[in-house]
Amino acid sequence: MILDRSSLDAFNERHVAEHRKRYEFTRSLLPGAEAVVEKLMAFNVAIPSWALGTGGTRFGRFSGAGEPGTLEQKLDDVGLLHAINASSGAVSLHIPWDIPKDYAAIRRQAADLGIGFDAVNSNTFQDQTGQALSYKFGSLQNVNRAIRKQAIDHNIEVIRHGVELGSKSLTVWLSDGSCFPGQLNFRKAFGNTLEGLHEIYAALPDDWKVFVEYKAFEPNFYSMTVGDWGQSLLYANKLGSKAYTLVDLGHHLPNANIEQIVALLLMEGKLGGFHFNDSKYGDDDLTAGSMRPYQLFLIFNELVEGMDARGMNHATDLGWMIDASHNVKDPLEDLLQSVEALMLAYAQALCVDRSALEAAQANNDTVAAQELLQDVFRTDLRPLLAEARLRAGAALHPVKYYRDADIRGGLIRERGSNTVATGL
Ligand SMILES: [Mn+2]
Repeated sequence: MILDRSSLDAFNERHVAEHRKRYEFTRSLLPGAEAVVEKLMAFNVAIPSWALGTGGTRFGRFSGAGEPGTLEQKLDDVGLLHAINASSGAVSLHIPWDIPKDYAAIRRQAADLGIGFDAVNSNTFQDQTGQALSYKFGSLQNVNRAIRKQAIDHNIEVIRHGVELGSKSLTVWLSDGSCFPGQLNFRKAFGNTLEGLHEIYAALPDDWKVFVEYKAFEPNFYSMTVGDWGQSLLYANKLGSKAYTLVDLGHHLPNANIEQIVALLLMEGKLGGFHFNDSKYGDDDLTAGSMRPYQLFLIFNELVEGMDARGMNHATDLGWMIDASHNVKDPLEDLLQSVEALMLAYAQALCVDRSALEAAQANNDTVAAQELLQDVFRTDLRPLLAEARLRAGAALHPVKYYRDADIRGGLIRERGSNTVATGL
C-alpha cells in the first residue's frame, strides 16, 4: 500500500495554521530552533521488521488484522511510516524471519520507498524447523563444538544476506547463559563465545561493524554469557575496531543508570548503537518514552554531549534502532509513537545549554544543573518536530493522520483480517 499524497497534503492544510502559531511561539523561546529543525530532518530511526506485526507476551499472541505476511509487505509498512513521519528511513531485518528471495527486487523496493537497511540480526535463541542441532543449552557458549560451529555459520550467513542488501552491520544477541548454579563454567562459556565471535568477526567486510548486545537476564535466570555492558565491552575490545557494544534499554537490571553507561561507552569509542524501547519491570518491550521519558531525555543528553566531544555525526555514526513488541496496540501506531518520543528526546538534548551546564558542574551547583535540564525537558518542543516533518513533506501529526486516513483499514482491505507476521 502506497500512501495517498493528496490525503496527506489535505490533512496538513487543515492543521498548518494552528501549527504555525505554535512553531512561531516555540521559536521565539529558542534562538537555536532553526538548527534543531535541520538536525531533526537528518535524523532517522530504524524500524525492526519484527515489530510490524502484533508481538505478544511470553504467554500468547493476539494477532491484529492487515499485518504484513511477507518481507515485501514489511518494507511497505516501513515505507508508510517513513512517508508519514520522514524519520523512519531504515529497516532492521532478522534472519531467518526475513530471508529475501530476490535481493535485487528487495533493494529496488526499498530504494523506491526511500529506506535503507540498518543492522541485520541473527537468531540463535530459537531452534528453527529442520535445524540439525539444538540451542537448548546455548549457541556460541555451547560445550559441544558442532553446535558452536552451527551458530557461527548462521551468523556468517546473516552477514552474506546483509551484504546483498547493502546493510553495514550485524547485531549479535545471544540468549546464552545458565539457569542454575553449577550448570556452566563461566570462564569456558566466555572463552567459547569469544572464539565464536572471532570467527564471525573475521567474516565481516572491511566497512562493517558487529554489535554485541547484552542482556541482564531472560531467558536464562542465573547467568547470561553477555550479561551487561562490561562483558559486552570485554568482547568488543578483544575482537577489534569493528566490534562495538549495543545498548538495548530493556536489557538492564532495575534502576541501572543507562545514561552513565552510554557516556562511558562513547568515551571509549565503543558504543555502536541502540535498541530503543521502554519498560517498567524488565525487558517489557514497551513504546519508547511511554514509561520514563525523562530517562530517555537524559540518555540523549549524554549521547549529544558525548558524540559532540568526539566530533561524531549524530545521524550516521551510531545505529539507531527500535526493538519493541506490542500486544495491545496497532504496531504501526506504536512505532509512530516510539519514533516521535525518540525525536523529542533528541530535540530536547540538542536544546540543553551546554556551556551553562558545564559552568554549573564546575561550580558544584547541583540546583542550577537540575534547573537547566528540567527547563528543557518541560519545554514543549513538539512544534519543532512537526516543522521538520512539514518541511520533509510528511504529516504534521503522525498518529492523527494515520487514523484520519484509515491506514489500517486500507491494509486490512488489501491483506485481509487473518494475517500473521513472522517474528516474535
Ligand atoms: Mn534488542
